[in-house]
Amino acid sequence: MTEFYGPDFDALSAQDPEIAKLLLSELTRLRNNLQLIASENLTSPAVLAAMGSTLSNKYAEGYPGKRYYGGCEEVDKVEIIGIDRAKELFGAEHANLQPHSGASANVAVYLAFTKPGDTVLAMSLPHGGHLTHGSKVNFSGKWFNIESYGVRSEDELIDYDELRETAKRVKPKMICSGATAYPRLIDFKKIREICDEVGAIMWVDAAHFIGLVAGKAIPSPVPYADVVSFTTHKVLRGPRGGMILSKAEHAAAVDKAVFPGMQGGPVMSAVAAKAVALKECLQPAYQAYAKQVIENAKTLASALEKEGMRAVSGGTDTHLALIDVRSTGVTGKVADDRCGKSGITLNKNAIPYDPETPAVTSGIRVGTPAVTTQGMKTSEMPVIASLISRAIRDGEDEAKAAEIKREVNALTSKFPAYPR
Ligand code: DSN
Repeated sequence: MTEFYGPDFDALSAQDPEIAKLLLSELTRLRNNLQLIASENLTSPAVLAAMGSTLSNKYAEGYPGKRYYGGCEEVDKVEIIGIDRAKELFGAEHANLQPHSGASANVAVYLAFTKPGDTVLAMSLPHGGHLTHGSKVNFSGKWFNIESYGVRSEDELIDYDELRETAKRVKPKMICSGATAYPRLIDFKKIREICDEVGAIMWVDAAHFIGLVAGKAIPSPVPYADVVSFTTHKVLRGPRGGMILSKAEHAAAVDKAVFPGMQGGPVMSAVAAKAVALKECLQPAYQAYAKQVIENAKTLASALEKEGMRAVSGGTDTHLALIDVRSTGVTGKVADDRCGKSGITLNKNAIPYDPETPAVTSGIRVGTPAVTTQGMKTSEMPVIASLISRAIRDGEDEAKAAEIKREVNALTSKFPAYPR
């Protein structure tokens, strides 16, 4: 019976060699390249096993004890364990593990707390926000009146005075904090005060940094926020998916918004995998990991500055750094392409007040969750910074890109992803 839960790769290879071959190629890509995308990580074999389990078969619309289908006895237990672990880990009054993704979780937040046409104040996308925080091409920008705040040009930090003034002027129903490319800590106490001043719901989209909160490496938004949404697959190192925490008074609204408001059946294998990841986060080793992620990111940002590239806001307090590559004479897009050819996976990213378009950009975003999972420490970060710098400056030359790739492989082979 238990063999069902191991990776039955032989059976997959026999049945579908085309896909099996691609799964192996992807594993090779993960093992050979440097994974520096700030929103990615290498989740554990235990989490992968739960993801690939027979719980994927089960329809379980509703919540434990209140389902619309029979046969939910076992998945009920799984979901209750996951909810309890989330509440314990984050000190939260309520947890919902069912959102399929971070964007789904955010749809549920809008549904629980606002009506179409309401005003929502959120960080602007060019300054590090997210599509679901009001982009014109997203449901949020189409259905809500989105007002934005950003960072100051002088120091590239959130301008809380501007945020307060804008909040007083536009009187938002909800204020969203959280970003995809803001390297600094957010002052949640201050944002709570602003929300109270204007009577707004405080929503924190903690997708990027919740794993650092779980590891007690940075302050938590949970004591301050009405609602906290996030993905489970970034620093948190869980399965691809979403989650919502809230105050008890909002529990019913949040649960109704997720189901039946926005989703049908939850993916119970993903709920089980979230529970497994939450148990991992409760271990002391995870706290050490989260602190190391930040140390590595700080060291990487400063090493990239020594290589002649400016770190936006002068550095980082978190798992990511935003790097202005204009000193190298290339755009973010070119830097991203050249790094890719050299075996370094990262992404181009707009920097605040970027003169380039979002498809080109002047920056790159680098993150340390995956390389830290592989066991790299601060001593490896200057090596990575030098490889990035050489890739950006010399990577147009194929021979040089190939040499950098060989050096990347030499480094990653010492810290293999999913060691055999
Ligand atoms: N796509 C994610 C990121 O890379 O930051 C945000 O959802």
